[in-house]
Amino acid sequence: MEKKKNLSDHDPASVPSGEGTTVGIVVSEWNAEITEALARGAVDTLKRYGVEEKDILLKHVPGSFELTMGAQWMAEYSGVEAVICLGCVIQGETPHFRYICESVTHGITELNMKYNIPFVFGVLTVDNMDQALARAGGRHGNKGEEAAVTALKMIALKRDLL
Ligand code: DLZ
Repeated sequence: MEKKKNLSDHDPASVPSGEGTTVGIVVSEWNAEITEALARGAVDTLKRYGVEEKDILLKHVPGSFELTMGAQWMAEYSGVEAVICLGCVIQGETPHFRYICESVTHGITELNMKYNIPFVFGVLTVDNMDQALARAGGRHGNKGEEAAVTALKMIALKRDLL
């Protein structure tokens, strides 16, 4: 298996088909310039691999702190087979950065344990806007695309094991 640093450079042949799959995407409104680019990357990637537009459920939450709740509601109230969580937390001069990052990381981890579907961590935790732009379609790829590939791989793994 090839060594990976950046799933945006993935081999398309290694990505399972998304035909007949339903996927949820929860997007934080904070740093919308970045999170909307991540969302576009995720949606385009899901469609490229066969997920139909009608089977992509995309909803917004106010900030990354709310991603956990939004993702849980998606799992509870919709029939999606995976939930992609997209946000961008930028280091500021307040302790908010650490608290929000810890909260959303633990929250999404717990959702993975609690529900029988994958919740994909697509939250950028960066020092500044340049680092965010580099990961939202810049030189480090688009982490929304990578989150979509991860969701398809996890859905396929579960189907394979069932
Ligand atoms: C409050 C806050 C701050 C300071 N920074 C960010 C950020 O960089 N990225 C982000 O997604 N959200 C931020 N928020 C908002 C919190 O996530 C949350 O929406 C509010 O604290 C309300 O619960």
